[in-house]
Amino acid sequence: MRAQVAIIGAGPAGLLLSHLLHLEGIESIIIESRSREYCETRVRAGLLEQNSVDLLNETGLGERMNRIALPHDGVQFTFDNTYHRVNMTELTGRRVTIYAQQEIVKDIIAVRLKAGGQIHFEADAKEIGGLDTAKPFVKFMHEGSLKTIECDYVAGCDGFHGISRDAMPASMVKGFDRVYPFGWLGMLIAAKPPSEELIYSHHPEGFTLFSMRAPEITRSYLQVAPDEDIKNWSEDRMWSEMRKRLGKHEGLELNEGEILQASITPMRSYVSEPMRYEKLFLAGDSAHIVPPTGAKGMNLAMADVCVLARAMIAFYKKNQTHYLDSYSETCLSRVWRAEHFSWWMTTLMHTFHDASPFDQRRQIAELHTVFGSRAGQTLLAENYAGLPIVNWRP
Ligand code: RFL
Ligand code: PHB
Repeated sequence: MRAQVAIIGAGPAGLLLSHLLHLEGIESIIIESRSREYCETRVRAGLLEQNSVDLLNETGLGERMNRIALPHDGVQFTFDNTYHRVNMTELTGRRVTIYAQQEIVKDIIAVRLKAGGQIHFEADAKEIGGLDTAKPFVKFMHEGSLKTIECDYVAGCDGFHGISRDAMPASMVKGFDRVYPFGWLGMLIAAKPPSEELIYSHHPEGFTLFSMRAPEITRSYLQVAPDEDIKNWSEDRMWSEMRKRLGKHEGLELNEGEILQASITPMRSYVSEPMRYEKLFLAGDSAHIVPPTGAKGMNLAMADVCVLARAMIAFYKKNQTHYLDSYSETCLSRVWRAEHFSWWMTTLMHTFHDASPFDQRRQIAELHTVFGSRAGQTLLAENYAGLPIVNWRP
């Protein structure tokens, strides 16, 4: 097999890259270790920044999103028995949109396949090589045999547990890491959420978030111990924790319903520098992850891919290499700002059970400082609604 670009991973990063390249006549082959059904039903992110929504619309991917997504002008917070609403649209002129990651994945897979794009599912990348030669390759297992794609470039869009990051020589890569002393128990619930907007609640016993997937489907998260076993969480315990941590606030009502799905995710921040080695480019979670409190992971993956598509299009269409050369630096400056915001939202909203009494009071004061001030709310809203992304057309 031969392609201009071999893409490993059919998550939001790999799929969107393949679509943007195709719009400019550059052909790629995607290999994905999981089945199509698995990719299209995996419950993960839900919140899109304004720029991500604009990008999907501008590139012909917005049809279903515009029918079923839920745009939000504001976001709500509770802590210290107080309630605050940040009016994002008024403060920044932008909004966020709830549209599930697996719906975006479904939309792009459909559009790529309709255009004759090649996506090989259940094709597990095993080896990436030739990166410092004119003939890079990816070897993968598919239907019981080892196959090879020869290409000009490899896009490592295979998530945090993929093989791409490790294909870079260890001596040239530095990883920056932070592990948090908690995880999230995520639940999908057949009930109307407590509010039409997201609610982030700080509580002495732990953080909780109420999001949604549809007007009658709640997506909520509870802060739990990082090594918590889901078996310790009966439905009764989930409800009583959600009720306690949300607290009593006028207009916010916890509606019970069937818990359709529940699972625990640990929380971590990680950045790999650089994001490029010779002909290999990392994009999305393969290069960096954030704790989900700032809702940045998928949006960052899409922003990386705009930078990468621009670089590849400038190379193939204009014979320019400067965007390829500046890829890592361009991505990392935005990545680190999102890392900071995600760390800040996480430390601001969660309960650190080993915090000293001084730090506990300091955290409550910080919450009042941020939400009691228009400047504080604006800082939060600007980052939450999302930083600018580059134009993917050079
Ligand atoms: P993905 O989605 O992990 O896709 C990588 C793909 O690569 C495949 N793969 C391989 N394929 C072939 N060969 C191999 N050897 C392979 N190894 C792996 C995998 O099967 C997979 O299909 O990475 P990508 O595309 O970079 O996208 C990143 C996002 O998925 C991630 O950042 C978000 O889900 C993070 N996230 C959120 N992001 C947001 O922007 N907004 C949110 O509201 C938000 N909420 C969340 C989240 C992540 C969460 N969890 C579960 C970690 C909420 C949660 C709970
Ligand atoms: C979600 O809807 O899954 C979601 C929303 C906001 C976050 C994290 C997750 O900060």
